[in-house]
Formats: sequence, C-alpha cells, structure tokens
Amino acid sequence: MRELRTAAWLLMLAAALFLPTPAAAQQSPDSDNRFVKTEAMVRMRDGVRLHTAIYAPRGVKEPLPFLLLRTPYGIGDRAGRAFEHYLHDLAEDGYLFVFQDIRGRYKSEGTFVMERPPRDRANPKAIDEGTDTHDTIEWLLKNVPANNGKAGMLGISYPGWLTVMATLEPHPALKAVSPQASPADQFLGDDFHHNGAFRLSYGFEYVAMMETSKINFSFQFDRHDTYEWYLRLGALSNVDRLYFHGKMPTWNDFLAHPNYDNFWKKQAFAPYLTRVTVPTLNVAGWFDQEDFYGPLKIYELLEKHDAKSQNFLVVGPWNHGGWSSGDGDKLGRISFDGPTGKHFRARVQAPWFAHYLKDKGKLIQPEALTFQTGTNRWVSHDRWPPRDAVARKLYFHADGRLSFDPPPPGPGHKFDGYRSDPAHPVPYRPRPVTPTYPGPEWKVWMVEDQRFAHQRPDVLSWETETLKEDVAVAGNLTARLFASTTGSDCDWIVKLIDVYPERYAKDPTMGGYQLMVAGEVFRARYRKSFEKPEPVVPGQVTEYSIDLHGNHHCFRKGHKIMVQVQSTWFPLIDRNPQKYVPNIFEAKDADFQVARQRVWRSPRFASHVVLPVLPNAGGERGQ
Ligand code: PG9
Repeated sequence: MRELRTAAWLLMLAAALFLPTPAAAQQSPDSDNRFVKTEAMVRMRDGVRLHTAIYAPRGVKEPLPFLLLRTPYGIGDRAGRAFEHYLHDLAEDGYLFVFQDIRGRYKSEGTFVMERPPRDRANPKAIDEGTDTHDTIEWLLKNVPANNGKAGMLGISYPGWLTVMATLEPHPALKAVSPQASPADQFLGDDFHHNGAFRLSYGFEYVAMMETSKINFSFQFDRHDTYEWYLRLGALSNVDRLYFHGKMPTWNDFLAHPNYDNFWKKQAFAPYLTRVTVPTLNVAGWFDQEDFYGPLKIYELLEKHDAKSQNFLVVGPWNHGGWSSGDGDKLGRISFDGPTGKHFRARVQAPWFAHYLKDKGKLIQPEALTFQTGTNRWVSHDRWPPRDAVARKLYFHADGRLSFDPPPPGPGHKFDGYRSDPAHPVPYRPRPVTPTYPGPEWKVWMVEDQRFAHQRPDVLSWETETLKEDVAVAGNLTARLFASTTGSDCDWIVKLIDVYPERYAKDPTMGGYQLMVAGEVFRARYRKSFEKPEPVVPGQVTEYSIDLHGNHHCFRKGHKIMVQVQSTWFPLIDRNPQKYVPNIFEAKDADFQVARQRVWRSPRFASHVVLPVLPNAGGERGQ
C-alpha cells in the first residue's frame, strides 16, 4: 500500500477525530465502530516500508497522544480483540492507537532478525528496532493530524522487548512506555535458555513458528504427545537432519553459540539499560511460562539509574500476558479471589498512561505493586525487593523432612539419591504434553498439581511439618545444592512447592494440591562460568547456587512447604547427555548415559533454599 500523505486522507482523519463521518467508515470495513482505521506503509530511513494501521477514535474534541504497539505476530485483526480487553480502558480514555508489523513480518518489507541487537552507532546507515520506532513516531507526528505531540508504547513479550528497544535512544516525543513480559537475556533466563539449559520445546516450536515463513506457522507434530515426539527425535543434532536442514537462522545461532558468548551478550539488555530515558511501567506475571526473568531484570537494571523515580514495577498472579484479557480471577485451578487482570487494566495501566501522555490525574502508582499469592491481595512497596524481609535457610533433612534448623551431626546416610535416565526423563507437566501452540495447556503448566511428579523414583522431595503460622516470602529466592553425579555433566532442577492441607475447606477438590511457586534448572557445566563451561568431577560433592528469582507468596498456616529436586524436565528442557560433550547441540544419541545423582544434607554439605521471609507474615500495606 502506498504511503498516505494525501490531502484527502488528512481531511478524512481530521473529520474522524472531531466528527463521526459515514464516508470515513467506508474506508474501514473491518475496524471497530468507534474508530476509523487507516493503513499506511511507513518509510524507514533505509527505504524499507512498514505496514502500519492507525485507529483514530470518532468524535474526539481534543488532540490525542499516540499509543504504539509493534509486533512480529501480524497486526491483522489484533486491534479489534485488543480493544475488547487489553486496551479497553485506554480506548475509553482516548488515544490514537497505532499497530505496526515489524521488519520482515506479515505485510512489512525488509528482513526479520530474531531480537535484532542494537545497531552499531558508528555506522550511520545501520538500523535496528529503535530506529524503526523513531522513524515511525516521526512520521506519525507529521502525518496524523490532531495529535498532542506525545507518544506512548506498550506490548507483551516480543512487543514488550520492542518497547524496551525504543527507549535506548528514544524519539523525544516518546513520553511513557510499558514493557510487559519482555525477555532480557535469552541465555540466562527467558524463552530460549535458563542458566544455559536449552528450552527445547519452546525453542524448537517458536523457531518453526517464526522462521518457516513471514507469517506464523505451527509445526505439525505427528503425535499428540510431544513428550514422546521429542524423545523419539533423540539428540538435538537430529533436528537439522530431519526437519530444519540448516535453514532456520535462529536454530543455526543456537548451534553456533552453545555458551554465553558475545552473540547472547549483545542481544541481552544488561549492557544497554544504563539510564531511564522514558517513564517505564514494567509488568510481569508470577506464573509466566516464557519471560519472567526479563521484566524483573529490566526493572532491576533501570532501578540503579532511576534518580527521578520514573521506573515502576507491577507483578500479578498471571501467566504470560495473562493481564491482557479476561478477569484474571483464576489461573488453571488456582483462584485469586478477585479480577486481578481487570484491576490492572483499569486501575493501573490506564491511569498511568493518562498521567504521562494526557496530563490527567495525579500519579498514585507505588514504586512496586505486587500481588501476594496465598493471601491473594495487592501490596504496595516503596522498594523491590522489600527491605524488611530476612533471609532464612530451609534445610534438607533425612526422611524427606525440610526445616529451618540445620542438619544435625551424627551417623547415617548424609544424602538422598536417584538414578537419572535420559531415556526416561521426568515430564515437566502431566502427559500428554500437547504442542506449545495453540495451547491451552502450555499456558497453565506452571500451576499444575506437582503430584504427577512427586514420588517418582527420579524425583526427590522434602517437606516441612504443617505450618503453625503463615510464612510469607517477598524478594529473591535462591537454592543452594550440594550435589554429586556419577556423570561429567547433568542438570539440577529445584522446585519450591506450596502443599495445600489435605482437608481444604475453601475447595475440597484442592486437598493436598502441590502448587509450584518457584522452579528453575541449572546446567552443571556452567557452575563456575556461563562463558567457559567445565566438566563436573564425577562423584565429587559440588556446590550449586541456583537463582529462583523474585517471589511474593504466603505459605498459609495449615499448609506445608515442599522442595522437589530432579535432573530432567522434558521436553521443556533438552536432555543433558550426562557426559560432558563440548556442544550439546552436536551430541549424538550414543552420548546419552544414565547417572546416579546424590543431593547432600550433612552439616558440611547442607543443601537448602534461602527464603526472604517477612517478619510479620506480610504486614505491608495492602491495597
Ligand atoms: N515469548 C515470546 C518471545 C519473545 C521474544 C523472543 C522470543 C519469543 C513471545 O511471546 O513473544
């Protein structure tokens, strides 16, 4: 479509902004009746044109700010659905909504590059997602009448990442952004790897979705249970041989960069987020199955430079993007006693943008607003993580006990063990493991009842006595494992679980439910360095410090706290051959071997999790 600069178009849009015009409606057969939709191919500085749709509300009497959403997933009919839920309250307030297909996707020209890193600023011709956003805002200001000269930007996940990219060298008109569930580091913690362990099902299926063609594609599995499909696939080296044939750029990158090298560091946000250029509302979900590390990291990086208090954090009881539609009163079987998503959209997101883009309303946003699961209430903080939490160690003991007391000296076995067999990996959710897309099971696996894994011979568990008082944690959790393996590499997966009482009056069907409140994998080869992996010494007790990330949960009186440890989490995480090979993407089927795993719990090797416990079980200010 040609770039729209004609006088007729300007007249039409002006009319749309101030008067409802039937003529304009004809130009927008698929738009929401409240808006006039106009499409344009917006030219970037290198000549590439990006498909852009502008939704101008009818009958508005004042100049409006822009709200920009850029996406690799196709703007198609996204807007209509977004106005029903995600953008509903913002639409009520009045904005010029702009949706754009990014380079190389859907109707935009150019080449798509997965999370294209920031450009080399020494090259005046270089482009990146930041320059594309800049050029788009420039075009909007000049070509769309009756704007108030301000732009905001928001988006979830990839669109959230694009939002952060827009802030590195922002257009001066960009006045407020909300990156939501944005990844921050694809090697350490988001979609593609966690602590260097490859996220097999997501990595494979996402690459197939994005790089098979310009539009989304769902890989066609010939088995309903992808647990079995991935197991039959065997070693990762079979992926190219059987399916991708070296044609998927991102898969080629996985292969070429098995360790934390400059490829990953250049794409991660840590080197770039050295100033707060635009007021930023960071949003995350406690049960985000894709990008939970990212939003907390972005908040943390920006917070170090937030002299003007413009960097905010909101974390709710949501899965990936769960705040964008529906009430948010439930996730899977877990109830939150109220419409958390609706609350966010109406009481947080809309007033926040109105303050910065429309000069409306005094800002009432606290520094951090988090939802305390367990008690199910919003809590405001003047700092995240909160200052008053006290680090307490919860130790592993004999007979599957877990306690705040350290393990006593004395005779007896000082470890618990299991046999980890890569030919029979522990599923990460109950089988059948249906494909990631379109779900819905993928979206709720983090709140699945962990009893499907409990008592397996290759899963260890330790549990406290029934709690006599609430134990509320707020802040960052860590697991410290002292562990040994008979192999020369392996994975350690730690899950922190809230065990409901057997008799749970609120909902008797939830009796004994095992809710995972935190869980993470660590690939042993990276225990000393993510850049330079090293084999493990077989049989040697080795210490692992595993970041279990931020959390705000109350283990209620009458519940128990449980920790589970296992060495496979399949096919979420690829199988570790358990024998050190330099690059697991090149491992052969014959490299995979059984290993005997031991988790130690002696006074000297006292495995434990560190919990940031609130002194008075969450006595902070509730909202
Ligand atoms: N989690 C998705 C993603 C973001 C960025 C890179 C790769 C994947 C998403 O939902 O957009």
